[in-house]
Amino acid sequence: MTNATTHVIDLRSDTVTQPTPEMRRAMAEADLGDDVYREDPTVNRLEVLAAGIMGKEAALFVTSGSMGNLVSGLAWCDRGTEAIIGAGAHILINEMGSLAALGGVQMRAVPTDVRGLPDPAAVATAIRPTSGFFPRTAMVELENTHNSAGGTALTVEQMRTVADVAHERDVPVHLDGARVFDAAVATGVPASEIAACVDSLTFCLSKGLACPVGSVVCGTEEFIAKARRMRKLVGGGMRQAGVLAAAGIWALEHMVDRLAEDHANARRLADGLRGVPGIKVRIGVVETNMVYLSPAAMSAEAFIAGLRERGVLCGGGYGLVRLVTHYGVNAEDIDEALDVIGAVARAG
Ligand code: TLP
Repeated sequence: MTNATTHVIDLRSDTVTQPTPEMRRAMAEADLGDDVYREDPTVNRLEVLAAGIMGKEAALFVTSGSMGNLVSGLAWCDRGTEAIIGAGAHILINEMGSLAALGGVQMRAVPTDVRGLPDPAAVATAIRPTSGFFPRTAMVELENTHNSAGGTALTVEQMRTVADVAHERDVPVHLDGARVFDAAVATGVPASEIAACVDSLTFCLSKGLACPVGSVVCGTEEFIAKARRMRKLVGGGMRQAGVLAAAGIWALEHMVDRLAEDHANARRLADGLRGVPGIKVRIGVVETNMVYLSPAAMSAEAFIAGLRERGVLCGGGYGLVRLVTHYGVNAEDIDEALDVIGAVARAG
């Protein structure tokens, strides 16, 4: 940052969102109890609400998306089994290999299309026949929206092409739906329709929905009972967690529809970037709240550092730059960011 008074536009992630004033009020006023005893009325209310929205029997409040995916994986997969996951999935790249490290589960990557949908034929081939040699295939995983593919929103039909292959062979499907509401808004279906394709899902409250902490796992009563045990196993049992769950309830009731604004701002950003020389918008089709780009004349690291100096924060890795829109940035901020990006690109 050039100085402390610079207006910072933070496009690193939608995880940087701050709770709204109403959300803070709901948190302060929440009725509380000990959730490990299942006595926190606000957590119980969030879990009933989330299960209802997703059309599932039950739900479980967890600390993070990573924990949601981990306890789901632990609930489906015994040690020595195998999980089939699209190459590029968050669970494979960005979650510390937790399912392998803590669950003894072999994570097997299969190719995907450019939008992050695993190839159904590759999934069919990867599902192991019963044998005295092979690990049992215990889970297939999908991700929607797909982060590393560009925040792409897979349609219900596309998800079904993979889920059907798994279900034909009695393999359950877990969805990493960290941003499933973005997918729902972008594809114009209720989140429950997306959830209906899969046996379990995790969704995050702490991303575009602007909660400070929290994710929710949804599935059958039986699955959630198992996931609850796994949550305790990994130290994720929480006590007066209603303080956090209250934010989640408020977010589910007020923050979902406005995700369309984030998508419009991402499109505004991508459209503006197309006119900037020296910038290649890597993902031409910006479907939700993410824009990936690569600078032509300098490294992504130098580009990110140049933006940071001028008060625009963005994420990066693997030679790419990622910009994410969210509740904390508006169209004016996007235009300001475009000016800064243009200046940094020209300077390079
Ligand atoms: N993603 C974060 C980083 O880890 C990359 C981000 O800024 O996008 N699934 C998906 C698809 C995610 O994008 C993330 C977070 C998670 C799971 C994990 O959620 P948390 O951070 O709550 O553990």
